[in-house]
Amino acid sequence: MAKVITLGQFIIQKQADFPYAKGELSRLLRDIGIASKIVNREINKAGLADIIGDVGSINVQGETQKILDVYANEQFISALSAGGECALVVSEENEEVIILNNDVSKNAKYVVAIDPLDGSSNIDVNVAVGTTFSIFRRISKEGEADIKDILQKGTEQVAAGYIVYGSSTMLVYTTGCGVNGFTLDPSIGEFCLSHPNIKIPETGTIYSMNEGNYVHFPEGVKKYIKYCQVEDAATSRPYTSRYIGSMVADLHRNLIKGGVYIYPSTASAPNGKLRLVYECNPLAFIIEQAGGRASNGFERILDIEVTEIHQRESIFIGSTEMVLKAEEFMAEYS
Ligand code: AHM
Ligand code: MG
Repeated sequence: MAKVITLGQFIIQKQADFPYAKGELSRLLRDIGIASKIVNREINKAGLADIIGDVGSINVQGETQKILDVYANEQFISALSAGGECALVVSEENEEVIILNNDVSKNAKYVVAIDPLDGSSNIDVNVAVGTTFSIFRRISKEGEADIKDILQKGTEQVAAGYIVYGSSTMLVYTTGCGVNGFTLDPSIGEFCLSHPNIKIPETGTIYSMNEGNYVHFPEGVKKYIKYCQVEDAATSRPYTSRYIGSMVADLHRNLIKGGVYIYPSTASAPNGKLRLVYECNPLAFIIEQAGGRASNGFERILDIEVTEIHQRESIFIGSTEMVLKAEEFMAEYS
């Protein structure tokens, strides 16, 4: 029988590769893993218990908060606070940064940005949702952390990952040495290594975007969509269109099968919809570590200056050849 490696064991093994590491990052990843299992348990009850639907409040993005958005946010923040390895959290659900200033957290080395429940509008209809997280070493040396600690470019991330709550639940993360995926085995309550050293195919046949917004897309994206739809045996076109509407799930599929995901600017959202700090950056880090590419159509996502915690950015992400092709159309027509 094949040996099972749990997320906890894997993290400890990896830490041994860095003899001077003190285990703080390992513990932080463990805390995120624990919170995600609690969130997963609640998501699995959606429909049974009284946990689907809206809270009745609007978050900082002007979006209606779901009961599970609020629940997931509380779980991740309390796990990070109790774990003591994180000094500050930025969350999609909170307008301001959350400074963790209890005795153990205030001198912690790391700061974390999360989208606790991405794609939550899909919850009510039993479609996959996700969590994204991005971890930085703080810049300030001691005492309470502040906003500058999290306003760092994506290139400075020390770790990032996502959890996809799909037909099975998976946690995928990188610390900058490749990408590994773990599937939650519900019978033992552990994430187990199922996808070691994930590499995204150089190219693919899937394009993912909300084509309902076609009329509002930049000319380069419109032309790229038409390119995807033209018949050409040499490049296996026409490509297949797949759009779940949960970025993590769309991205996870494209990571495994090859493909491109695009959320461009539109007339009403000149910088696109997705948030740089806790959606684009962690996913860009993962995809680059898997051998793919992520840009805003012109510039590498990880190089973009971060000035606001809820800053939005357009994103073109996935298999390198497909992203490069879309960028060619952007350069020519947009
Ligand atoms: P959310 O963070 O409020 O859930 O919004 C992000 C989600 C992404 O997961 C998804 O890809 C996108 O919004 C879908 O947006 P649209 O409905 O405009 O296509
Ligand atoms: Mg989101």
